[in-house]
Amino acid sequence: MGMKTSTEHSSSASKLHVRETQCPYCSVQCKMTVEEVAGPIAGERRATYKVEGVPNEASQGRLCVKGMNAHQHALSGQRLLQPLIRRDGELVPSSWHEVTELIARRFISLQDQYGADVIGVYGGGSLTNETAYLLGKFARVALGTRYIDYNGRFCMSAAASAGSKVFGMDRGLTFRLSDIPRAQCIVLAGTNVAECQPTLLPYFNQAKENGAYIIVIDPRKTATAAIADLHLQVKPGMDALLANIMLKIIMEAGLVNEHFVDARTQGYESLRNALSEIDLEQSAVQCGVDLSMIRQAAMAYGQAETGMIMTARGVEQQTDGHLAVRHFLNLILATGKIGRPGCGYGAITGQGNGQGGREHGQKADQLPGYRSIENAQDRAYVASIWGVAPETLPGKGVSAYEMMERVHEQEIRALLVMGSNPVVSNPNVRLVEEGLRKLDFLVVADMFLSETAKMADVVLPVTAYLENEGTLTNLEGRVLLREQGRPAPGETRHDWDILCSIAGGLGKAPFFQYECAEDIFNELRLASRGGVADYYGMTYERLRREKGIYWPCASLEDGGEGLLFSDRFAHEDGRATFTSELSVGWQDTSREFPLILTNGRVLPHYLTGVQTHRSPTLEARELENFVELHPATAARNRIMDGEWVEIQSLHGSFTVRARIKENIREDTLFVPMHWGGVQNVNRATRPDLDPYCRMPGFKTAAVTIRSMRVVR
Ligand SMILES: Nc1nc2c(c(=O)[nH]1)N[C@H]1C(S)=C(S)[C@@H](COP(=O)(O)OP(=O)(O)OC[C@H]3O[C@@H](n4cnc5c(=O)[nH]c(N)nc54)[C@H](O)[C@@H]3O)O[C@H]1N2
Ligand SMILES: Nc1nc2c(c(=O)[nH]1)N[C@H]1C(S)=C(S)[C@@H](COP(=O)(O)OP(=O)(O)OC[C@H]3O[C@@H](n4cnc5c(=O)[nH]c(N)nc54)[C@H](O)[C@@H]3O)O[C@H]1N2
Ligand code: SF4
Ligand SMILES: [Mo]
Repeated sequence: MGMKTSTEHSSSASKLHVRETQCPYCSVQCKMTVEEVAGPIAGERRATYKVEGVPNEASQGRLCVKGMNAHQHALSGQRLLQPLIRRDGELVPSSWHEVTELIARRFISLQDQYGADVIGVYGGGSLTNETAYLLGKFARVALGTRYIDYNGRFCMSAAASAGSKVFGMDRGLTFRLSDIPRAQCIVLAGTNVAECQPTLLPYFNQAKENGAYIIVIDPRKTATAAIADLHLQVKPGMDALLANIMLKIIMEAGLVNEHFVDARTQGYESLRNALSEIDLEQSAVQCGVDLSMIRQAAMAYGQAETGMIMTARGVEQQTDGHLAVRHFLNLILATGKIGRPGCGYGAITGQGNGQGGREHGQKADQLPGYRSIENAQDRAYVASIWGVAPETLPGKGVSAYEMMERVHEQEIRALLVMGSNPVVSNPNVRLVEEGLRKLDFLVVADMFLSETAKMADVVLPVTAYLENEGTLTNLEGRVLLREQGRPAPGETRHDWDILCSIAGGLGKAPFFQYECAEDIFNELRLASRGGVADYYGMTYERLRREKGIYWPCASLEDGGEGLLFSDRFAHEDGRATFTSELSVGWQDTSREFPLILTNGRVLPHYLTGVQTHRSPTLEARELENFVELHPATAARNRIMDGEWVEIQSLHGSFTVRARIKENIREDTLFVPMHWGGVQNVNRATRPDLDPYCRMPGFKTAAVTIRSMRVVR
């Protein structure tokens, strides 16, 4: 083989060949191979790689542009390869020995001075199940703090809490992806599958070929709306009311499935009474959609033999997100469209391990297996697995953004961030940034120097998806094993290994004895046993052989359940629950702030962009942030296409380039969330949270827009 050319990451002597890995980005978790096909040629630093999809049940061998190029960030020269420590204001290289010792010393002295809860732990939905589980155990056993939460609060909390309340169980999809082509009517509300889970699109196209009627509810004509038979261009924040109008029309048309309602649900009567208050004409005006179109949607869904409703962050990231989802679930229950092929509800999960990340204890009030930290039996069970006394486990903490408020109030004085970039992704980031500056001690574990890592006292370099073995649970609730594809580069370490070292420094080594990720998984199996999200029956060996297993999976013989709720729901009495508490939606624009700012995603970038901005191919597709606005709105505000504009709310402002497009409502602006700094949309989002699940109202803020040309 030719001359040995040395590069940062590869040499011709040891070409990278990853036989199977999983995309580090979205919840589909497409499987793929990554192979170095040509070493770096003279004068060039980089090798050439070939990435191919590997067929599995969910992706069927497809990949989107993000998966195709994910190796670019993992192999990037910008990876952190050494621990960093702040000296005289600068982050400088250090050793694992020094940083681990420093973290333990600082944590212990702060806890001695202020008590156990002075330390907060902030996790993420990209972490493997093993790390997510261990992070929960680390907070409760090594630190004894009640303050732990994670970025899934911003992602899954509305749908998860609604599913738990209504069905007694939260699993993203109640059906198998392969059931989608069997649905005769599909409602996609606030979900842009075409850009956010692109490899799922063929399932919907197949349904369409089979004659399905597809309804998209979105303030914008998205790439997903392009496949719709009917597009309801709803006013942001009004989905709850829209769902209620649909249900009232279905009731009046006699399309309620009385048999299903009697046999399988409770609470229908009071819902019917509550809906009698709704005036259809007036409500449709509030939603900004023609009543005739809503009627068309209601009749199509109501009359179809089979049908599915799916929601994502458009419906859920609202201060009434929990109720908005429950109103869509009311529609499903009233028409009996769940528990049989071609039917059901889907919360389209976001992050790679958005599903598993919420099941094993990163959430403020949860213990592994979806157990509750406030339930005495659950506490006793998990304490017995961990070998500690139940009374030593702390109580429940607060949600992610509320943790930032505690940081700001200096009730939390040290923070460990693992797998998130909160200074970009929280709402109202001005408060978050101020808070993080006040911290006595900030530790960030990341692959890159993210905006949050730049503020840290200690930065811990971690392994990337190609290097870190573990399980992730995809949007269907299917657990997949991601094997290690290459050795850890430089001095990087696995997240779980870092937690074990810090726990050792805190004198808790006996509770954190693991040789490998599989050891942690085997403990997780026991800790989740008998819980709602039961993983007991899964082993690495089974996951390898069967290529993925659905939870719940209670025994080694259990094949896992793809289609949920065929004959009973997960509540003790087996019935699902309607809600009759109606939400009136969000209507807070004013003369000063007349426009509605909503936000979301574009195809090539991922979340705060820490990874995708470091992939040249992805970055080249969108180099900077922008605002999508309607030509009429642009004309009214004297804004020209391509110029820089400032968008301002009560909470702050940011600047982006204007992109004038017909596809959006006149009263709405859309800005992607993938940029930090002055282009960060979260400088203008508001701090208000949903009272049920503490989801921020990301998707609606009252704003004003102005051209940067105008001289003040
Ligand atoms: N390319 C890409 N894919 C991703 C991600 C990414 O960052 N980039 N992130 C992953 C993650 S973590 C998540 S959570 C998912 C998110 O997946 P989605 O929820 O599908 O993504 P968003 O773009 O946030 O929002 C979806 C749609 O909601 C619409 N919307 C805004 N306000 C409202 C409203 O009030 N009502 C309704 N009905 N719709 C509204 C927006 O116009 C947008 O088209 O995507 C995952 N996949
Ligand atoms: N305005 C607005 N804001 C939003 C949203 C929105 O729609 N609009 N969406 C919200 C949603 S749904 C989400 S999910 C959040 C996400 O927002 P964040 O939680 O900030 O997510 P990321 O940008 O993915 O940040 C993850 C960080 O962890 C690092 N990382 C990746 N994998 C690993 C790993 O295995 N271990 C460790 N230690 N680090 C890792 C990455 O390099 C990156 O720096 O943003 C929320 N914020
Ligand atoms: S981003 Fe999602 S759809 Fe695209 S390759 Fe990765 S897992 Fe698959
Ligand atoms: Mo998310």
